Amino acid sequence: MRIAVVSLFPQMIREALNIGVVGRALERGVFQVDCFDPRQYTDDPHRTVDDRPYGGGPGMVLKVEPMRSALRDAMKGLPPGSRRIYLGADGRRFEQSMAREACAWPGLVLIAGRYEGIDERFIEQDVDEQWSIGDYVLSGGELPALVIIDAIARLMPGTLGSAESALQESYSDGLVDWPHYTRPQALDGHEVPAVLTSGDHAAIYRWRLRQALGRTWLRRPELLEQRGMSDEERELLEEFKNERARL
Ligand code: 9D3
Repeated sequence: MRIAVVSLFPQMIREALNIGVVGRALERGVFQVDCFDPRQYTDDPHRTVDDRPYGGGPGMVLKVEPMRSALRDAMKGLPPGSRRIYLGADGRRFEQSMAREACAWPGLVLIAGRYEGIDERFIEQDVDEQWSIGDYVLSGGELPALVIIDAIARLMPGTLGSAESALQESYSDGLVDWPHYTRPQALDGHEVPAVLTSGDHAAIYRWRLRQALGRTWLRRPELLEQRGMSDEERELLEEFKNERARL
């Protein structure tokens, strides 16, 4: 898959992508990311990308022409059928299902805004969709672009090792995680749950699923509603509730 990013801060994108699991996947050619800086598509001496808002008020607005030129160049390097996503605070809230869908697209352009945003005519005429990563105010679309690239890259075959990939689609899908422990077995009187050192793999499986169900019920009840439960899972959740009532 090919991803293009239109951004006034391409170095922010490039440097962040060199790290960790995603950096390794890029090195090995699992996918590609190219950055397009609208400032490189200006022709005036000041390389102007923004201007004052019509109607007055504070802040600056990104001009259409440099954004449009950068986007056109970005699309040239992508296969037909690639989608153009503008990152804006009032867009559709990005979630895992959108990462899974985007993973199957031939290409993707992520367009990051800065300042108060971009001239509305660009959003109307030049992009397919607008996405946000959540209800908090950031300074621009670069961090959202990185969040989205990270989420999509993890789903591409070849990004994760086989052990991590196997974990992705498991019985705990749609639940929050169970608690994790590593050595030492005792830490100032706080011991690792005995079942985890018992060697009884069926008991460990049941304990983890019980914890994941219980924590989802406590912390993210709406996830349990959406997902539903099998009869075995209902039983495990009851065990979790009973155990908790006894504490
Ligand atoms: C304080 C400014 N806001 C007035 C109501 C509007 C506003 C303009 C520009 C809010 C944020 C931004 C910059 N944010 C993004 O470009 C952005 C974003 C975000 O802020 N939160 C979550 N997702 C995204 S995607 C792009």
